[in-house]
Amino acid sequence: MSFQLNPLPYAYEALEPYIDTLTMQIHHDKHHAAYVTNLNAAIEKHPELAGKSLDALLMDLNAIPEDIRTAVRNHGGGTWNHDFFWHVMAPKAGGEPRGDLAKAIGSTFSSFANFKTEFEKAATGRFGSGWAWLVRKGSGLAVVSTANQDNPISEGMTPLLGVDVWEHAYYLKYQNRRAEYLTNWWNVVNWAEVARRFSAK
Ligand code: MN3
Repeated sequence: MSFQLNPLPYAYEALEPYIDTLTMQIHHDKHHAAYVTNLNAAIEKHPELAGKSLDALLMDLNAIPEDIRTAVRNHGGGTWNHDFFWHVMAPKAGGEPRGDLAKAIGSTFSSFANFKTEFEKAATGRFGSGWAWLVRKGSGLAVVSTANQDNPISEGMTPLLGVDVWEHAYYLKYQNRRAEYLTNWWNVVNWAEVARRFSAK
């Protein structure tokens, strides 16, 4: 079975006013959809890969036949990253993490405020297109950023939270103001989902 474009887990307008409706429509229906289409086109060339999970493909890119490796890296990454992104955001969300996740963030970054600063630094410091992530790395937490649609699972890390800093994620509303997008984005972070992923180990 080929990979599917999963629907958004909420309405296009659900993240207003922080993420505008038109951006969500184009981002999901055009950008995310294109990654899925292009991933499937690549996999079709190698039927032996059919049935492998996207996680399995991205965790071992060197095992992908060379003629489609870049396509799987880019479009498989784009598919994975956007499915993830829609779920680590939610309407009426934001605030601060709780429980064990809050404790882990506090002990790794000394405070939630400092974590946000580190995360925003990774996101604004990513030159060009990419992502910033909170990941599980070994037994601890780390903030990292990746270029293009690269995913930390290809480097043995487990994403817990991620933000898309491609211009298509914010340009219609924020134009070149990536930092302002990020400031507003905290209002839609779905900490319950991040905590669920954190406790899943
Ligand atoms: Mn995107």
